[in-house]
Amino acid sequence: MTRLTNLLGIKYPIFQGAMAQISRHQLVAAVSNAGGLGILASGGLTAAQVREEIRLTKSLTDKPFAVNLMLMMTNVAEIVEVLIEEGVKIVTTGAGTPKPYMPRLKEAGVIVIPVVPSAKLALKMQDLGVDAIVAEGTEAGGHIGEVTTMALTRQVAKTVTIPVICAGGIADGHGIAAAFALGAEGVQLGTIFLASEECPIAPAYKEEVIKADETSTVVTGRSNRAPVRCLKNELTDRYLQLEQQAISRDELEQLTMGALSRAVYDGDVTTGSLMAGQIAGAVEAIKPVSEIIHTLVDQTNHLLSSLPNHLI
Ligand code: TUI
Repeated sequence: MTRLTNLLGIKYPIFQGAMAQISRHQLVAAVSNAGGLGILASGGLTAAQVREEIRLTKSLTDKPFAVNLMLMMTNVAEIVEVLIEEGVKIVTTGAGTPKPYMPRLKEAGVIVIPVVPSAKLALKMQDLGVDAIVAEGTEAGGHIGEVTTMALTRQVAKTVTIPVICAGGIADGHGIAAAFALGAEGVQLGTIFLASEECPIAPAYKEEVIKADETSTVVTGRSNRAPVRCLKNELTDRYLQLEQQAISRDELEQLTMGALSRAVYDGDVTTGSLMAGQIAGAVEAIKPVSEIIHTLVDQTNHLLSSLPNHLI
């Protein structure tokens, strides 16, 4: 038992990263039932849909789970009220500061864990009174920062005293052991769960993750300071071309409108937005969530006990 597993009441310090429109009740409950922390993504959902997802998750698991607040959404305040009404105990946040919602969440006894892309923001969040921090490196899929997981995790762990969870570029026990060596007390993985049986995305999206190698992702949106990592396809090629031409933000938004839904629901791997991390190249097969989690735990334990215990 570590202070993180103790705080959250989970067996393994393994979080399933919230993936917008993807991390729904089926995936979340499967991760929590296997001893990790399943995290519902509220990004792109109405408050009523979030309530429904929370209720469905509760019908499938009696284990702890979390809800992620995507802070760029306009309905965050409404979703916060739903979380509190439904008795959600753990919240992660992304893409902004949870500051405006801290008094309300803390008054309700909610554990708050922001995702940050820098040590500076990690310290700012600790000063706000959050309970732990996810340090997410630029290797991750979706909306990202600029610092690599290796450099970020170490510096966040040196900067804050609350538990650090390392994210970005992890899909096996080797990555988990590395995260712990850097000072993390937990890990958050997203891409590997895209290739799980319980992940409710179109089969064609899963196949693209399986087919990917370590060079298959690209970052779009750097020109308008909204970098997003996705698997390369016609959409990312076109987007990057337009970015070179200093096209307006509106025109770029036109191109990505509905692109995530096209990938997730329609399996449109050509013009859909296939968010995934650089570690997609190491994901080789679609497996049940329980097998993924138990393999991660066994591999990490084996590695940690067989690593050389001296440099020379
Ligand atoms: O949030 C994420 N990853 C995401 S959100 C998302 S939904 C989306 N869909 C379409 C286009 C764009 C997004 C997909 N992936 N990761 C966590 C994360 N948070 N990464 C970076 C940050 C972050 C950035 C700025 C956290 C805090 C922050 O600023 C805080 C402040 O004080 O302003």
